[in-house]
Amino acid sequence: MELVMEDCQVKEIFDVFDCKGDFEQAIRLESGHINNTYLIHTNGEDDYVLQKINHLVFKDIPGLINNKVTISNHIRNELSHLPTEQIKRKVLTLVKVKNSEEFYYEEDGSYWNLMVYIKCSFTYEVVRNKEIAYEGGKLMGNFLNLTNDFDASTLTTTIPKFHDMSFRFSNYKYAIQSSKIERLRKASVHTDVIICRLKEEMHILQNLKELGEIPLRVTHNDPKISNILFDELNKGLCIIDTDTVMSGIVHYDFGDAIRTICNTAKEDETDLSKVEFNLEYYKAYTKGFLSQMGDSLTPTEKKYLPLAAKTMIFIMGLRFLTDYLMNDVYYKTKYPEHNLDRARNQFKLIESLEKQFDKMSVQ
Ligand code: GN1
Ligand code: MG
Repeated sequence: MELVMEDCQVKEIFDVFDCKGDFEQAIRLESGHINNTYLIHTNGEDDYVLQKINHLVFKDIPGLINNKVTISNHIRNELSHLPTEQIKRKVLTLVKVKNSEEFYYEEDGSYWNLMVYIKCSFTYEVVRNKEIAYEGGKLMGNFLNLTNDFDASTLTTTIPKFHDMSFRFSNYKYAIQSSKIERLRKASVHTDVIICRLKEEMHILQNLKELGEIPLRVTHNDPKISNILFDELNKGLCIIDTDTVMSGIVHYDFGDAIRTICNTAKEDETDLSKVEFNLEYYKAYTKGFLSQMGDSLTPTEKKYLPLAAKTMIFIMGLRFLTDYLMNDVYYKTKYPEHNLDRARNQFKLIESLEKQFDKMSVQ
């Protein structure tokens, strides 16, 4: 791996935070598409996760950190009946900068935050059995349940209109108009068929939200499988990456977790024959989710859960395609057609889901 300037600064940045133990080694983690993340090994009891937050994507980072801290504190409080050692593994602990706040601001405009690494935790890119899908659903439901009584309107909107379908469509429309011909040509199979065909259906949830028929809650907004930590026994531990915790509807989280949990392949798998929507995992995930959330969902929320799965896969496909048309300005990419491949993958997943949609209703 190429060593960039920032990797060399990591020790210096780590040292400004108020933690126990001395820096030993930093390992750059490659999984996120937006921020830069490092696992910091120390000679002390804890290791840490250091994150440089992308300030081009997140415009109010102090607000974002405040969301993270407040939500973690709220969950910690809700779990206060458990032993401290267990709480430490079930909720993120942010570390303060010495005599200051939970973020470090550098003169060049970048922001860093540090969290305690949750020991003996594991993540997946692809789910390989229905027990993991069940645990993922249970943990997602549990997160929403634990934050159910938190007033979502007090959270900072870290990315305005994040899951707003009309906004995503208008960005896409702009991208089509400004795209290079070559990219437009390569994307056209999706622009013509899938996007036009699904446009109306993909606005249903947003319309219901705007009509006030679906309540607003605290939502995570990015609960993809790699943001879900499991323990040694594959039990769900903690949902990480709370950068996009904001006010939203249950469908954002129910659907976005399914997007990756029920995909039989990775988000950027290019062999589309490997990309299928796994109905068995969907059922297991839903069972886990409802075991935590069942009683607090309204009939309308429940009724539209299957559509949430389709909508969240679609919105991500639309965003990847838009970024491809815009010349990859938003997501990190490893090669020129990476975003196009991600979009193709999501649209293939929708095709597979559609064939099974009649079996997805939620009782
Ligand atoms: C981004 O950065 P990361 O990998 O946690 C994106 C999510 C997408 C996801 C797709 C702030 O998340 O919305 O679902 O990629 N986050 C932002 O993998 O745009
Ligand atoms: Mg994220």
